[in-house]
Formats: sequence, structure tokens, C-alpha cells
Amino acid sequence: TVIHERPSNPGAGDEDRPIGFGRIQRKEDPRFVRGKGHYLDDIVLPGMLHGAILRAPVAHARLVSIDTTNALAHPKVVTVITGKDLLGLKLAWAPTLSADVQAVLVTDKVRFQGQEVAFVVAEDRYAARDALELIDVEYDVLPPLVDARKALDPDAPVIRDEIEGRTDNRIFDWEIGDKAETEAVFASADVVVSQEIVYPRVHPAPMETCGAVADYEPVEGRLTLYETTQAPHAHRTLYAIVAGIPEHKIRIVSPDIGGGFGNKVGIYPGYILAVVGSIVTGHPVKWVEDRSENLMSTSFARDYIMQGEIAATKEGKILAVRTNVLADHGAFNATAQPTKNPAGFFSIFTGSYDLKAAYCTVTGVYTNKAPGGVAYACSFRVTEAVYLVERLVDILARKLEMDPAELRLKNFIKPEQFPYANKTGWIYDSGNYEPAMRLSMQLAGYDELRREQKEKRARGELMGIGVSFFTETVGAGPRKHFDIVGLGMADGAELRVHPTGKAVVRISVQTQGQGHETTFAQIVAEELGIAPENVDVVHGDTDQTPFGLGTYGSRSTPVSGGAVALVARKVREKAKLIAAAMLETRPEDLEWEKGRWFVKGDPSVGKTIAEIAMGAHGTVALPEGIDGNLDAEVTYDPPNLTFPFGAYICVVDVDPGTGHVKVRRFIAVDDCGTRINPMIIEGQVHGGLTDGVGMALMEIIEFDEAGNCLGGSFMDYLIPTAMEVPDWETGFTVTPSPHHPIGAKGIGESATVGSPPAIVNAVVDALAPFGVTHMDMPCTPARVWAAMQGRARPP
Ligand code: MCN
Ligand code: CUN
Repeated sequence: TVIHERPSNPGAGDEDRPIGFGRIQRKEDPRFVRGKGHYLDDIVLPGMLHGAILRAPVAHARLVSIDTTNALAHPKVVTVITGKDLLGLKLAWAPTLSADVQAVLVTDKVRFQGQEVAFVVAEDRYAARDALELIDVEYDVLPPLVDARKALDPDAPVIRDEIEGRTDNRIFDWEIGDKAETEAVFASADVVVSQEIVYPRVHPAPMETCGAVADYEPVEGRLTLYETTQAPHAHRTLYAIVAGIPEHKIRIVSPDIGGGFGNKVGIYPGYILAVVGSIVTGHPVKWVEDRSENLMSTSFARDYIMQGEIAATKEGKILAVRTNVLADHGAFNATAQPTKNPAGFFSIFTGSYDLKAAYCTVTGVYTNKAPGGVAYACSFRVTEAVYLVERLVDILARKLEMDPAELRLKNFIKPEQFPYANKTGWIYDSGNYEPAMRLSMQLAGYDELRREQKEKRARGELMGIGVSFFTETVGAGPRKHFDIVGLGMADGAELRVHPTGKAVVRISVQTQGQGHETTFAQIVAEELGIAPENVDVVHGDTDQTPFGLGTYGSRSTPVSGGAVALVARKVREKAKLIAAAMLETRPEDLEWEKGRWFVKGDPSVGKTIAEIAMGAHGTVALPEGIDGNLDAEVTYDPPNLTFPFGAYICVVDVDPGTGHVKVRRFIAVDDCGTRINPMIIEGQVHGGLTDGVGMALMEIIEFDEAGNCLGGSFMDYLIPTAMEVPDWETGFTVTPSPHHPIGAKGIGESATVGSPPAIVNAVVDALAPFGVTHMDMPCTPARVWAAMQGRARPP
């Protein structure tokens, strides 16, 4: 492990322009900062029509009738599609990514507020929206189920009564770990603490909402679908299966994406409706949702009610963790996650500690809420896992009257224990936790902060210091263990080096702001020794890129990054053979230096990659079996996931009069193994920390008793701005992944995973004088104030 302290925000004007890894400015930014990005809504096709969705005003209701006569009479309306029409096309229900089905348009019953009821196609967006009000729908309102805790009550309304034989709202029961062993450890432990910990429903709320432009060409039967998607290839295969259009006649194009955060993994009814609209009208159809539609109907995140318990010796040796989880999946099980993992990667709730036992059960239930569940930089629910264990460790520290940082240091998995097999079946690839924790404490001035806190407490001021330490599991596959609807999680890469030595690399993952056009070029640059600006990265078009499963769970660098490194190495080896032919020598007599093969012992005689590329395409007599190009392709199936980690410290001040929490400082030390572009990594961390402030202090999607969504606009669903966040203080350690081709681990979700517990731990620490040991997110002024009065909730 190498330990660095790099000041955060080193500023622009960084002159460092390495060939390969390093802090280079993003290649995509010139187009974004000049307003030349090309987003979905920028797409305009000749003859294009516009779609709008009529949505249910209630959460649970029998559909009695729909009358579209008046809407159809609108002069600009071309067609109106209802659930009945889709039944005729066998498209009323579509498979979800979790082996359930979801209604594309309501045919029988409304199951959440905002659900899709009818689709209007008109000449322009305004007419389409106006016509929605001309549709008459009669509903027979039913009692809604909004409290997941009541979902399994015998008298609960059965939400999915369209499924034959279904009499309750249970989706799945899942368990992992050794129950008996864990019970035994708990029974013999000196100290056990328990706490109900709720991770509320939140929403990724990307800046760009979801949308699609469908262009069906009937003569050849070709569908071109422009979509806001994080996984173009997986989508194409699913459309082929669902719509029966041959896969080779479907082209998915994912243009510039204005943020995804997991919101753009699934297939939404609107996408399918745009396709149906195009087939029915013979015109391209654009559908773009508005902000409320995005917040109310697309993939939410979390909604886990966790009963947690932690067992330890009285000296503070943590022995075991156990938890029962009630998972609210909404009206359809549409979470985007590997088939074998109904609770995602939640089973990493064992955290960064060397436990004797661990056990968990997760029960998934239907409620009258929007579907989704795996989104918002969650690393497949590592967010919930880390929040659970890091809150429990803090509660334990309080009980034992130990410093929370010391308690963590005492229990970390030791460097010599890696690769470490935890109690729920993960093999942590590499880690060195103590130096990261010590570095964060040093950057924070931890002891000094504790002294300051003591003085302030004596004066009645409320200052809190929160610590969290996390280990993530990111980068699924291998394909033998992980699939999405049967598609194994591996990714392809194709690399072409053109005659003049300029390269194009084609990848199957999708950038939504993470800077792949820069970092993937840097991987090729590092391996081939050519400048990153001479490598173009192509993604987001199934006609232009090799098959692969797409971007989520921070898998791009771990999987696709591995593919890109390996394809570049393949090109380098091919270049060696061609160079040998050009130099009339044997390949084994050549040696590599960045960018060039040369003759051992005679460095002046050699060929650069550009010269070799020209040779390959030229008239040089090529060795047997070598084609006349400098191209290669690979599909990379990773042997394991990668396990990045980090140590976070948060300092808050709480206003004793109002309960307002101010995040004064935040120190984040991350370890994502080999760092490709430190500037991009810092950007990812800054963004994720900001997410954390949002979730810990502001964001929540709640429902009233009637099932009305209370977070359907940015007036109600508060997201943080620069005003609510401090200047982030970052540091890092480097513990490479032993199995990844370049030693890199994912970083895209680390800060979102690691920061909420640090912030909540800080708030609870600030409220210690009131005897508060836990409070649920978001720690809004009203809730903090209530906690200070000894109440669980504001009145
Ligand atoms: N990187 C690096 N060195 C490493 C690891 C990563 O330089 N050791 C770089 C990568 O090359 C890439 C970026 O950091 O440019 C993020 O890489 P990675 O961790 O592989 O994550 P992904 O690219 O797969 O991005 C997905 C992740 C997820 S799942 C969510 S959710 C999220 C996140 O990224 N959504 C984002 N960060 C986001 N950032 C932006 N701007 N927008 C989103 O929608
Ligand atoms: Cu869980 S959000 Mo990201 O994995 O796309």
C-alpha cells in the first residue's frame, strides 16, 4: 500500500500530460462546456411525432373504463394507445430485470400513483400533453398499501392479484450466512446491541430525465431506438425477446447521458410505448418524461427496514452481525440486479471486520409504490449494507464507551488475511485498512477535533464527529456467478490502430458523466505508449460496439477496463510480430518500451506503434497467420469482483435552537487500487459525497396514507447544492487488485456508499448529550429537533 496525501482541489491548469495514467483533463469536456453535448432531447428526426403518458392519479384502483374519443378528436392527435390495444399486441406486460413482469399500460388495476394508463401520440409535445386531459378514465378506488410492515398482514390488499393463485404480497425470502453458528456466537457474547435502522426510499434524480426516440422502418423491419440507457446491449436483447423483432435489426443508440446513477438501467414503459407508437403511426416517436414523472415513476433506491444486531466482547472485539430486512420493492419487482442476488450485494453487511459469524434474511414485498430499488450509486445495495454495519458499530462504541475510530481499528481484517473469505461467501481481493483509517484521522486532526468537541459540549454547543469505514464489492461478473436475465456479466472490447497510428477502442459500457472517453483512452495509451488524444473511445451504439452488459455497480473499470487493457496488450503482441518482420529479426530478440519495440542491445533500431501500424497496412511481408492490420478484440470475464474501500470522517455542527445540521468538514480517504485519472476519481468522490449529504440530511420519497407520493417535485424532494456541502478534503491509499489486469478497482459509487453513515454518525454524536443513540435519515431540522426532545418523529 502506498499512502499519499494529495491536497484536494488542486485546481485547473495542471500541466501534467502523461502518456497513460495521470491527471489529464477530460476529452469530453470541450463539447459539454460549449453546449455541444448531444442529449436525447436534442434528437430530431424527419416527421417525428411526440408521445405523452397519462398517469394514474391514485395509488390503487380498479380500472373501470377509458374513453379516448375526445382526445382522438384533437386536431393534432395522431393516435391514443391504451392497455387494451397492448393486450392485442401481447405487449401489455413486459418482463422486468428481476424475473417479474410490469404493466406497460394499466389493463386491470392501477398499482401505484403515477402508473402509466394511456399513451397519446401527437404532432407536438404540447398537443400530446393537452390531449391527456381529454381522456376520460373511470377508477374504482381501492385501499392502498403503503407501509411495507403491513404488506404481509393477512388482511392486506393483494396488489398483484393478476397473478393466478397469489394471495399475499411476498416477493421473495432470502437468507445467507450460518444461522446456528451466528446464534451460538450471539449467545456467548458479552455485549449485544440491537437497533432498527431504516434506509428510506430515495431517488437518483439525474439532471436529465429518461426518454426515448423510436424509429421503426417497416419495409426492412428495422428499429432504431435512441434511449437514455446505461446498458444498450442488454436492452437490445430484451427488446428482441419481448417485441419479437430480430436482434440484428434492432439498433440501440445511447447518446450523451445527463447523469444515470442507476436510474437508467431498467426498461421503462415509456421506452416501449415510443416503439409501439412508431410501429403504429409509421413515424418516429419521441417520448421524454418531465421531472415529476421521473421522481414518481422511475427506479427509486433503498427502502430497506433493517433489524440489526451486533455482538462483541466487553473489550470491543466484534464477533458477529445479524439482520432481518424488510425490502419494499413497490408494485412490480423491477430491480436491476444479478439473478442470484435478490437483495443485490447486501450480503457484504459484514463490513470491513474480521467476524466469527454473520447471518441475514431479506424478505421482499410488494406495496402500492413505484417499482425499482437498485439505483443511486448503490453498488447493488452495498449502500444499505454499509449503512447498517457502520451504524451498528457506532452504537456498539457508545455502549462500550469506546472511541468509534479505535473500535474500528481494533476489528479490521488484517492485511495478511487477504484474500479474505467473509462469512457470507465473498472473497475480498485485497485490502489494507489501517493505513487508510490512520490517514483520514491524520488529515482530520482527529484528536484535536475530539478536544474541541469536549470544550464545546461543556459550553452547550452541539458538535459531532462521525466515522465510517466501508468495503464495497464492485465489478460483476464473473459471468458464471452473475447474470442479468440470463445474460452473463462480461464485456467485450475492440481496438483498431489505423495506418497512421491513431486508434479507436470500442467498448460495451456507457458513460453517463464518469469520463470514459478519457480514462479508457488512457488505458490504451498506457499499454501502447501512444498519446490519449490519439485514441478515440466509441460507446453507446450497439451497431458500433461489441456485446457487453453495460455500466452499473461501478463495473466499467473492473470489467470493461480489464477488457481494454487486455485488447491493447493483444495489439502490442501482434505489433511485436510485425515489428520483427519489418526489422528482419526474431520476435524474441525484441524488447518493449512505452510506444516502441526495439532490438535488444541496440535501442536505436526499433519501430514505434505508428510505424508498425503503417507496416501492417503496407507492403511488408507479414508472418504466417498475421492479418494485415493492427486490430484485436477480446471479451473479458473477470475472475472476481474488486473490493475498494475507504475511511471517512465527518464533522457537523447542530444548531440547538432549530436542529439544523451543518456539515462543517468532510475528510474522505479512498482506495480504488491503481488510479487511472486522479482528477476524475476526485470528481467521482466529490459527487458521491454530495449525494451522501443529500440522503443523510434532505432526501426522502414518502407517501401519505392514501398512497400519494410526497416527493414528486424538487420543491418536496430536496437535493443538495453547493450551499449545503463543505469543501471536500480527500486523500487516498493505493492497494491494487491482484487479479485485475491493471490493478484497478471501481470508484464510481464509493462515496455515495460510505458517506451517509459518516454523516448520520456525526449527527448522532452531536446529539449524545440528549441521550440520542440513533436516528433515521434524513436528519432534517424537524427530525433532529424532535430527537432532541426525545421523540422518534416530529409531531
Ligand atoms: N477510474 C479511475 N481509476 C480507478 C477507477 C475508476 O480513473 N481505479 C475512473 C474510471 O475510468 C471512470 C470513473 O473513474 O472514468 C468511474 O469508474 P468506475 O468506478 O469504473 O464506475 P463506472 O464507470 O462503471 O460508473 C458507474 C458508477 C455508477 S454505478 C453510478 S450509479 C454513478 C457513478 O458511476 N453514476 C454516475 N458515477 C457517476 N458520475 C456521473 N457523473 N454521472 C453518473 O450518472
Ligand atoms: Cu446502484 S446505481 Mo449504479 O449501479 O448504476
